[in-house]
Order: sequence, then structure tokens, then C-alpha cells
Amino acid sequence: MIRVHHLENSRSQRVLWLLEELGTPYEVIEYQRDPQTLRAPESLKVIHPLGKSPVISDDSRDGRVVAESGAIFEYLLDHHDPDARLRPSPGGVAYERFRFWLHHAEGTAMPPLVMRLVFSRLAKPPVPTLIRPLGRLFAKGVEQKFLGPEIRSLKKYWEAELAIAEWFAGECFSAADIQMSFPVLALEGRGGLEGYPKLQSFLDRCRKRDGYRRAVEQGGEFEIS
Ligand SMILES: N[C@@H](CCC(=O)N[C@@H](CS)C(=O)NCC(=O)O)C(=O)O
Repeated sequence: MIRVHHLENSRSQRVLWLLEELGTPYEVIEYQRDPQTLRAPESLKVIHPLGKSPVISDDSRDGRVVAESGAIFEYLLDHHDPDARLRPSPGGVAYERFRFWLHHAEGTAMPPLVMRLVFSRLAKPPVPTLIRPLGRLFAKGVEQKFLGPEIRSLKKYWEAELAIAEWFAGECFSAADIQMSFPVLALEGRGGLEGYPKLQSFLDRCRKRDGYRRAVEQGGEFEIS
């Protein structure tokens, strides 16, 4: 049995979705964020020293613990996808394309999105009231000079790629789409996908999948507020 240590409203939603698509039985162990800091609880550090989610353990392989979404995806596909339904066979161009998107999601897409989230909090509690205007100014500068252009260039690139093929790794749905869904979902809030119809229809197609719906039933919808 796979145990998913699932932090509410987080990237670990993707692991539930992958397991649903694979049809692999799993158990969800839920963790709540600290309402003030939004950080994961200390109890997650008992499972893995970094205390981040997702993290899984696998009873069928000596209770092995695997952290980091991309590594978890590769692990689950290696050991729980015997018919290779959710990725192309290794060795060809299709596989290289798949692998690119699998790693692009966390390696390149997520860092500026996380930075934007962190900077957006500089003008809010617990930052002391007196220095919030300075925080707001600083955040605005970083947004204008770096994050805005960086994120626009990512969205433009993804939109162009989805104009070539229906899914990120080609004509077939793959685990790379599950991995990429998180940055696209994170951008969807606050009108971030306006003017990007291919990205919007990508999310529509994701949401129509039975596996996606079942994962949401298990772990809750991802909502960026
Ligand atoms: N690149 C890592 C990122 C893991 C990560 O930062 N997870 C967030 C949830 S979206 C987390 O655990 N945050 C709570 C915390 O850091 O305290 C992965 O994809 O697994």
C-alpha cells in the first residue's frame, strides 16, 4: 500500500491524481497548514527531514520513503505502471519530451510562482504594520522588473507548446500533464490565464478526467487565494 502524506491545498494533490490514473490503491494521511504561516506541521518532519509535501511511503518496497514530486512520479511510474500507460517508452524523442515537462514543472515553472507568493506577503501580517509600505514597494519592483516578465514568458511558451499538441508531452495525456497542472492551476487564480486559451482548455480537459475528480474527492480542490 502506498501512503501519501498529503498537505492540504498543495502540490501533493498531483500525487493523488497520478495514483488515481494508475489505479494503484493508496491511503491519504492528511496534514493541515499553520493558518498564520501556511507552513506544514512539524509532524511531517517525522516522515522526511525536510517536512515538505508530497512525500510517500511504499509498504510493498520495505516502507521506502520518497520525497520530491518529480522523483515520486518517476518512482510510481517505475514500480506501479507496468503497462507504461502514463509515459512514452524510454529511449525516443517522445520520452525526452515527456521528461522535460516532468522536470520543467518544479525546476523552472514553480520557482517564480513561489517567489511571487512570498513577495506578495511582504505587505501583510505578520510583517509589522510600519514596514509594510516598504515591503509593498519592494514587492512591486521585483514584480515589474523580474517576476512579471519571467512568468509572462513561461505562459507564452506553454501556450505555444499546447498549440502544437493537445497535451504537454504530445497527443496523449501523460503523467507530465499531471505534473504541469500545478503551475497552471496556480496561475489560474487572479485572472492569470486571461489571454491564454490553450492553457485554459488544458485545465478544462484535466478537470474532466475521472482520475482528477476522484483525487479532488480524496484530497480537496487546489485553491489559490
Ligand atoms: N519541489 C518540491 C516542493 C515541495 C514543497 O515546497 N511543498 C510545499 C507544499 S506545496 C510544502 O510542503 N510547504 C510547506 C512548508 O514548506 O512548510 C516538490 O515538488 O515536492
